[in-house]
Amino acid sequence: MAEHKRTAILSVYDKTGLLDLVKGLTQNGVRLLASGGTAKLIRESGFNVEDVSSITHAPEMLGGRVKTLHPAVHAGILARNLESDEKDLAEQNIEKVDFVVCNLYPFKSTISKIGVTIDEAVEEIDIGGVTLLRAAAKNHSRVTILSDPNDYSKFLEELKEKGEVSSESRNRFALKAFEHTADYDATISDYFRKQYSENISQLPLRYGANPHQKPAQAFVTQGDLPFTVLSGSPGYINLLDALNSWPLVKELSASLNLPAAASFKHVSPAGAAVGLPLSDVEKEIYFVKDIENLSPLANAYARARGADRMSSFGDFIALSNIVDLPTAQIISKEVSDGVIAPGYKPDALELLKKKKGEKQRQVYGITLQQKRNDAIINSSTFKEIVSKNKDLTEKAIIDLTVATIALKYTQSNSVCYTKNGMVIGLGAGQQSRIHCTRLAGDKADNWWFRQHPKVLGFKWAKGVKRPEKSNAIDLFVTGQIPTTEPEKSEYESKFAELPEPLTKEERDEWLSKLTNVSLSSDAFFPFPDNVYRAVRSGVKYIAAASGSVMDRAVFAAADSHDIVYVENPIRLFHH
Ligand code: 93A
Repeated sequence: MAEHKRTAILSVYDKTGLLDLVKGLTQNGVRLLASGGTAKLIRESGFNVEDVSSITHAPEMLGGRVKTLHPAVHAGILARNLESDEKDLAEQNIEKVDFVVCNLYPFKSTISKIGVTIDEAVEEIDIGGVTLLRAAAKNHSRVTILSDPNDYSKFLEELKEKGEVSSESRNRFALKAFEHTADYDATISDYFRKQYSENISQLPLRYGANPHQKPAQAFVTQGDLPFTVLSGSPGYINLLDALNSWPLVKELSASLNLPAAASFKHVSPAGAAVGLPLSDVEKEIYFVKDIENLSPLANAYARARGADRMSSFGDFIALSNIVDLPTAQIISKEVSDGVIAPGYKPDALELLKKKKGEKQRQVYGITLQQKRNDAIINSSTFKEIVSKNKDLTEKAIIDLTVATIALKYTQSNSVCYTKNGMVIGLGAGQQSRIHCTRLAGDKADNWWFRQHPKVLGFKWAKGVKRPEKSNAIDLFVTGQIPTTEPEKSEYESKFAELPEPLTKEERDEWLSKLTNVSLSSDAFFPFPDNVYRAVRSGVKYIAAASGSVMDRAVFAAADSHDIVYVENPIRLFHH
């Protein structure tokens, strides 16, 4: 057999840089074989090239659907330097191929054209090119695969200098070819998912986090979407809220064996709670006095929504149980974006449908991957008590569970205060932990001041709406009663009788009655100041990870206030 002359197969849709490459290959004595259009361009430019059909002895056919799909091509690419492979080739008179240059039909740009038909898209699905890429990439221990015109010059340099292509380069080129075909296939399945599986495994979204972020969609690559849209059309942030809040309520209800609810805003809970019964005062401050037969689920949502009414305006709601009428009645009175729940009683669904006028994660194209945070939070999480006071009550365990599970689904840093099985203050997404502790503490204080007799005794003007009441109460309890016009008159117009502001003494006295609050932190406290701030909002029980150089000082601060301090073995950052 004559000595093997190195051979390249060229089949490129994008012909950028092709002629320079051909020139270099020719100068290095490489035999060139090419598919129809590629061969034509090379030949017309005055270089020697053979048609692929000269080795396949079969014409290109089916209008170009079959060009390079032939054993003469693929055995030549896939053959190893093994005696048995050499023998097979010799028997069939097939020559080894050393270099493959290929890029694919422009499926992506074709489908992005307006009005393109499925038939037109189908014709742009490359078969032979993908096979060339895959075969050459598979056999990269011997074969060089060039799939990107940007690599031609580097390749030629190496070929000229060393007379061959290094294994490092072949490895890199092979990886690129694998990425190329994977991306190509992903584009094809994405296209057909949109054509054939809308609302089954794919859900189109109006836009992403902002209206200018289009297109946007939700999809799964295996099976069907794990939820059904019963009414309306969720947005991107709604879905992020739904997918974060749903596991929160499932875990909460599984850990405590009670119905659970969460009220989400911007992918963090504004409130989360289990369905413990409500006192009369609580019914009043959560605006649910008028709802009859409050069920445990309704209690859970009343608490979740009532924790921080200002933040919960326009919330996304998650409910652990089938939605009943009283729960739907609360929701129907509030401004909310949507609900995720395992099901709906017919009367509840009917009511919610009437609500009108409401409407692998990738960042910058980089895929981040991590194992799911499947840490289980339940009573056994709170075993390691490091404080002198070891009296962790049953109620405190419920509250610490609620606080810690809420943190698991809150953007970090996060600190959560709970009482009565509900979040009463949550600080999310602050870069400094003490800022979280203060923010959450201030929210817990506001929750408590909303129960002050002066607030309960408000005489509202006629026709004041729920959000207006929430806002006026918030201004009052936070000590921000407006003093300048026109805000002052606006505020005053909400009342039939203007309430006197709380004095410093009244505030101090009322705050001193807030006791037995639980607090959880998604990571350790770096300084004792967090404990001192927590104490001012009635915190008696703390769960936090340890590991700070200041641990001892932090535990000592807790001891100085007779706090029960539990070391949480797991850190719970979430983004
Ligand atoms: O329709 S194909 O899937 N059938 C083939 O056998 C085949 N072989 C190469 N398309 C095929 N190709 C593709 O043709 C290459 O991936 C390349 O994009 C294009 C180059 O065609 P031409 O050389 O005729 O311009």
